[in-house]
Amino acid sequence: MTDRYAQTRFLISAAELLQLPADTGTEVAFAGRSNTGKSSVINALTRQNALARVSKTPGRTRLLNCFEVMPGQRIIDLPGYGYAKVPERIRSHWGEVLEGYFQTRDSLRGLILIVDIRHGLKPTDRQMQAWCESRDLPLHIVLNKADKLSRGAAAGRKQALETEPGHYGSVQVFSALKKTGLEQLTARLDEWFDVK
Ligand SMILES: Nc1nc2c(ncn2[C@@H]2O[C@H](COP(=O)(O)OP(=O)(O)OP(=O)(O)O)[C@@H](O)[C@H]2O)c(=O)[nH]1
Ligand SMILES: [Mg+2]
Repeated sequence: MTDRYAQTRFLISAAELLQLPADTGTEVAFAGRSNTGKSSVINALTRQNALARVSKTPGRTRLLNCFEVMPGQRIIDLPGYGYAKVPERIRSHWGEVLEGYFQTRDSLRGLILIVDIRHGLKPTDRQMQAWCESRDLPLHIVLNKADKLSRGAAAGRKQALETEPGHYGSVQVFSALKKTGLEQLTARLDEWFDVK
C-alpha cells in the first residue's frame, strides 16, 4: 500500500461553490448521510487524526472541505445529508449547493459514498447511486462501521448489495475505527487519480 494519501493537506473550506479551488485536475468527493463517518474515513485514509473534523454531533460538516493529495488531486468532504435536526432553510441551502456541485464540477472523477453498514442505503443514497449511473460517474460504496457487526454479517451485507438487480458501483466493507479496508479504498482512489 502506498503512503501517498498520508501527504494530504487541508486546502480550504468552501461555503459556496465560488469558493472552491479552480476546477482543474482530478477531484474525488466523499458523500453520504450525516454521521456515517465520511470525515473519519478521510482521517483513516490520510492517517491523520484531525485532518477532517469528526463529531459525535451529526450534521457537523457544513462546508465543502477541500484537501489536496498531490497538486491537482483533491478530495472533498461533503456535508452529510439527511440529518433531520438541521433547520429546513439550511437544509435546502445545502441541497442546492450539493446539487450545484455535482452538476457543474468538471474535475469530479468519482464518488465515494459512505454508508453505515448497519443501515444500508437509504433513499437519498439510492438517488446518489442513480445519479452516478446516469452520468457514468464511477461510484465506490464504502460500508463503514463494520466493527459493529460480525465479519460474516458484514460480508453478507456487502454481498446482498452487490447482487441487487441493476446494482451500480463497487462495494467494500470498512471500519474507520479499526482502520480496516484501507487497501481497497486506496486502490480505487489510485485508479481515479491515475496513479501508475
Ligand atoms: N464504531 C465506529 N464508529 C465510527 C466509525 N467511523 C466513524 N465513527 C463515529 O461516527 C461518528 C460520526 O463520524 P464522522 O466522521 O463525524 O461522520 P460524518 O459522516 O463526517 O458526519 P457529518 O459530517 O456530520 O455528516 C463519530 O462519533 C465517529 O467516531 C467506525 O468505523 N466505527
Ligand atoms: Mg463530517
